[in-house]
Amino acid sequence: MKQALLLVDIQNDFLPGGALAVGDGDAVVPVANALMPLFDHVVASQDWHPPHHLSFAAEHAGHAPFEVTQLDGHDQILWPVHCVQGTPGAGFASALDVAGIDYVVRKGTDPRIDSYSAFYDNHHRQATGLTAHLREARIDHVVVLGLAADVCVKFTVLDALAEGFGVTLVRDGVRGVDMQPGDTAAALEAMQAAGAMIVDSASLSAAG
Ligand code: VGL
Ligand code: ZN
Repeated sequence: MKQALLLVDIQNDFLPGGALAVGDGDAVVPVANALMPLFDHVVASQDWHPPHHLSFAAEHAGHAPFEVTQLDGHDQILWPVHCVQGTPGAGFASALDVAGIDYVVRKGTDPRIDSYSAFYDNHHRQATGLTAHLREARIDHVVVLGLAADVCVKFTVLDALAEGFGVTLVRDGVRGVDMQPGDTAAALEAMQAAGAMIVDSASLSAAG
């Protein structure tokens, strides 16, 4: 079994003070930094939107962030402008040990389609290349942490399982948006029900 560590969207805009801040989101950074040295292969995803991405509420007259609208016949949550390509908000958290990252996968680059998962866009039309990369590296198990637990982490984990990878979710390495109270708890349950193992980071360090 060859494992990779997969860091989901640990970007400034998802940290306190960012455009789409996740409560306590900066708490995942030390967990990521502590785990990176334990893995031969570390992958990080970046939400990487063009400036007028249609997931932004600002592109929809009369709509505010966190409302839901229809986009190409699908429900779309409208978000504050976030993770615009090349801006500081799209950069990795400044405290993240980026020297430990071996491969970066960017998603959400199509202006019309959102992409919560690091594997596919939300309509499963376009692969990001992450599956091909992991298979090329002979990786069959991913250990996942990052932001946000109930959005991009959840869809990344579900896609990883569907692609045939084993998945371990690091419970203390994730924080959620909780647009509705309980969303994060429900996401953890959904990931576990789909086959993810849920552990604390301490147990990974102890196991070496
Ligand atoms: C995310 C909402 C919009 C995330 C990305 O990384 O969880 N959430 N774009
Ligand atoms: Zn986004």
